[in-house]
Amino acid sequence: MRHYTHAIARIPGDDCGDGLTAAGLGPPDVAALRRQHGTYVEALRALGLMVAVLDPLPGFPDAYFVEDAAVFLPDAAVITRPGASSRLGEAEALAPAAAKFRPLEFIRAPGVLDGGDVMATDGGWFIGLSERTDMDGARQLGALLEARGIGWQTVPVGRGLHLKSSVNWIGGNTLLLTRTFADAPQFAGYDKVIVPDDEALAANTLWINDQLLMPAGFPETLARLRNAGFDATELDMSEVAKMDGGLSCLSLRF
Ligand code: CIR
Repeated sequence: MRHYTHAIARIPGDDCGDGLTAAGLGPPDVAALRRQHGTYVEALRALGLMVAVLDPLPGFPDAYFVEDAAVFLPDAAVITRPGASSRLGEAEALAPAAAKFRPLEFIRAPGVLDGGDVMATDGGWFIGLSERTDMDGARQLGALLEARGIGWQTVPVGRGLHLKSSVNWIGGNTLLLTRTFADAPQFAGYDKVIVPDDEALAANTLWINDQLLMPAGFPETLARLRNAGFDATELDMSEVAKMDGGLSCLSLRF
């Protein structure tokens, strides 16, 4: 049974509005984005996690999306090679913080892999093949998983930035996912809660020790979750969403 005790997050820098985005939602209000980030960190703490909050990383405007720079395994932290060249240096910068908790492994060139493409469930792990994660990166992580007896599969991410932009494990045998992924053969054995097309951002809902954190403003998704027996705490992610980020991206949980 998965249980998290710790998290790592990083404060968004003054340059966070210069990060990569395809959202088309306009520039973020930097002060509001930082407030949303602070509320998020407090929500993790309220759920009992010890959160290490790192300083901003000047020159890396996307560095507060720490999820992409590492993947935590039960007994190791894998420092990734992010698929966007502007983000490559984030991984090395995260290594000292990760090393405080786990021995390090590394995704090596030329493979690329973003943590946002890695979804752990109690029944196995899924690695999205996306603009940011290639087969080489996936195989390298897969080998580390296999060495630990953890099964894994790849999932093509045709649409959306990362796998977890569209599919997230919400506990037990259940996935919360967009319609595009509902019939993916990889997810055939799972129960599913489908996010309505006009609430796609709500798919990035975060499971923490049987509690769910979801982005605010998606009432139909919340209703469907409740119908399926789940409850969720809503957090305002409006400014983070402008930078193509969501709840999972803002922390590493382990
Ligand atoms: C990027 O495009 O890389 C960032 N602006 C957003 C990263 C979001 N990360 C995630 O979903 N794991």
